[in-house]
Amino acid sequence: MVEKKKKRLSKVFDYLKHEDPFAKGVAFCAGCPLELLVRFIPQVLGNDIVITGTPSCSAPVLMGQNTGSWHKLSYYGTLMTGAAANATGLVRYYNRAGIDNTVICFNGDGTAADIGFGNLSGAAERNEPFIYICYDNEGYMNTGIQRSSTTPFGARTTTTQVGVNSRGKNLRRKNLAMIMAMHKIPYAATATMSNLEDLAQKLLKAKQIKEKGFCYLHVFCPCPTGWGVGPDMSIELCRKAVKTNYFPLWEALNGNFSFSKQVKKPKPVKEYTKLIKKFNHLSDQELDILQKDIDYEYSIIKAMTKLEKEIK
Ligand SMILES: Cc1ncc(C[n+]2csc(CCOP(=O)(O)OP(=O)(O)O)c2C)c(N)n1
Ligand code: SF4
Ligand SMILES: [Mg+2]
Repeated sequence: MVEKKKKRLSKVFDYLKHEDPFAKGVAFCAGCPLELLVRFIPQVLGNDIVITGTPSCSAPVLMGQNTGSWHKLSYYGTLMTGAAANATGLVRYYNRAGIDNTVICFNGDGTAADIGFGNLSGAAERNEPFIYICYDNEGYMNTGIQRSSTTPFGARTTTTQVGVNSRGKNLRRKNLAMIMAMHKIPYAATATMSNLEDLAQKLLKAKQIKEKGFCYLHVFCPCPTGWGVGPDMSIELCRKAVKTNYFPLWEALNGNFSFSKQVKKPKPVKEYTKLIKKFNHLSDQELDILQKDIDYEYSIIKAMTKLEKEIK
């Protein structure tokens, strides 16, 4: 068992070919998987990446604090309303200047799905050659855990409270990854930190494919502080999200959909929700609504993977 685990880990380490450009300690909450994500990306892709992003939980670490920097990469901070437009300008400048690098527009779900969605969609339609990564912690975490359009049905946030008049969010989540794939971009994919080899492969694919145009990665990224779980739970939640089909891993390469990992016998979603405080008020009936939404989203992806075979 231990040997098997070691072997699995060594495969992940094979992808870490570059220096970790971050300081040994950074300013995320304890156990926040964002730290693993931001350290992982440059170690896989190389340090010749330029990151641009918006106010969020990632910004203090990526932008630096006071006069200090937490890393050695180039980073441009931008407004939530114009992240993808900003990245477009950067890429065009680097192309004009003959500088060969990879621009990554790195944002939370609040920017990607809501406040900066218009220009994200515009950049995808124009097929701008950069990588857009949305890390999805299902809410506006940095400003106090408000709900976003990717917050799932039933979840407790500070703007969808649980009390006499409210039972958490009463709307279903937006499937942003699918919406982006429907822009017919060269590459769209989902990923998470329990499946690091898969994440590394998708990052490398995006780096290669972005020469042809827009690449979108949607990374499921639990927030221990905002969701009410211990700092040791993040990766377990990623794993459970995949095993229950709450967050299926798939990719769409030139419009051809495939599962990166198809779960043979998916567990009911309550195996995942029972671990998280933001769901602990849900009745069986409410869990059923959430389960139906998960099944609905999954059936769409499944149908898309079948379509791919028909096209071939
Ligand atoms: C146009 C605009 N509206 C609101 C804010 C305030 N604001 C700063 S960070 C933040 C939360 C962003 O949420 P998300 O993008 O999901 O990132 P997270 O904090 O979850 O990492 C908000 C609303 C802002 N900076 N700009
Ligand atoms: S609030 Fe959540 S997403 Fe933000 S740093 Fe803390 S754990 Fe991470
Ligand atoms: Mg967020």
